[in-house]
Amino acid sequence: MSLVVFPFRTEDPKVVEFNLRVAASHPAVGRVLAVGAEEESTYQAVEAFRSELAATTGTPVDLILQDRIGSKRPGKGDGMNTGLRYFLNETDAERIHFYDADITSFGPDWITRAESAADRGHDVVRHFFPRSSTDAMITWMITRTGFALLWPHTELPRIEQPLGGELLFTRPVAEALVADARVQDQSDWGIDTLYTFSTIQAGLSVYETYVPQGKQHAMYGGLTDLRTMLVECFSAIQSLTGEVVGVGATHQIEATAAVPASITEKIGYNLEATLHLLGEDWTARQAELLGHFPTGVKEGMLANRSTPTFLFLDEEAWFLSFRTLLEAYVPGDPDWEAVLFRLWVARVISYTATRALRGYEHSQRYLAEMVDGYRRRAELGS
Ligand code: GDX
Ligand code: MN
Repeated sequence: MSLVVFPFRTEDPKVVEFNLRVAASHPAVGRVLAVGAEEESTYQAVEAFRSELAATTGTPVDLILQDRIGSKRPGKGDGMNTGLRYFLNETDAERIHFYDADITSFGPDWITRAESAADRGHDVVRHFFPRSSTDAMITWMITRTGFALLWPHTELPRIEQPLGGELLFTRPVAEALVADARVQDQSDWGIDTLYTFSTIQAGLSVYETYVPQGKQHAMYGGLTDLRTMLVECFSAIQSLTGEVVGVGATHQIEATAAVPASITEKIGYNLEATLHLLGEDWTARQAELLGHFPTGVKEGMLANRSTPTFLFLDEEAWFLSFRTLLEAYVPGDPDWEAVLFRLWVARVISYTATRALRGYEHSQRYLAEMVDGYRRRAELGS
């Protein structure tokens, strides 16, 4: 039997109810758990519908508040780690699944896919999805780039969606994650990075299962909404610098299928709302911190104080900038956060203008080749 966990903050209660019902109705699922961030309106709504849901599906549906476990911002990491502990301490289920509560394309097949990969003996199952060409910009530009630079010889840079929140772990994997102090400390958006890193470092068998209909979920406006996530995901990678990862993990990726037009034609963010971020809120110290970067990057970024410029932040400039960030970035320093954020915005707009504009196929190929090029270069130590 499996436990399905939904971490949630404020979401549409109708969507949450639908997803909890899908899980509770699945034959492989023995218990469902919703982990709330705080006692707000969504939490009250789940409290109100959960007994009826349990009665009609015959599956217990529990609701708890997340514990304070880590030392970073109390966020999704505390929520997921609370779910792991509940799984080990309060249930005798063999497997735990995590799904985001805000998915509007969720269905029983998501659970079935993960269960059947676990039946075939995999320790970890990760769902991956087709993403629009301007989506997943933290995944590509931060996490996959960071994994390629730091651990080029391992499976880490080859994980399709290292930040994905849709996962299955067997019980021994959950035990290892709860015993891993680095993972338990990562209470913020860095949790996905830590789960990915820790399971590959532990040499487990990881299977990525493809969900062809994609993950439809609550959308952001401009790239500002992603700022906290960006900062926390970068800091998580940087904190792992120096860790040694062997090549013991096995990793299989399910074949993909034709991508629906709803994804190939989707625009991931509002370009106009994002462009002006390049020129806003500069401080003298931020300009000074750019002194750490190669001259072209420094000059290009400084020019944004008067007019938006971003084409200089190409693949090569991003490689060099990322190396600088790994060495010099100071976590928690607001000026460094602003520098990181603005560099990433410029990189994303540069990619959008030169690659995403050429279409879905081209941009997907480009991004995969970019990461692979970084990986090969890091492997050669150049
Ligand atoms: N318990 C708890 N506590 N749940 C939270 C918290 C928190 O502090 N913050 C967010 N959540 C829930 C949220 O309600 C949703 O169910 C899930 O966590 C994901 O949050 P959402 O705001 O929908 O994140 P987003 O931007 O959709 O990102 C998700 O997908 C990314 C990706 O796949 O690229 C999220 O799972 C990221 O971790 C992941 O990187
Ligand atoms: Mn979401």
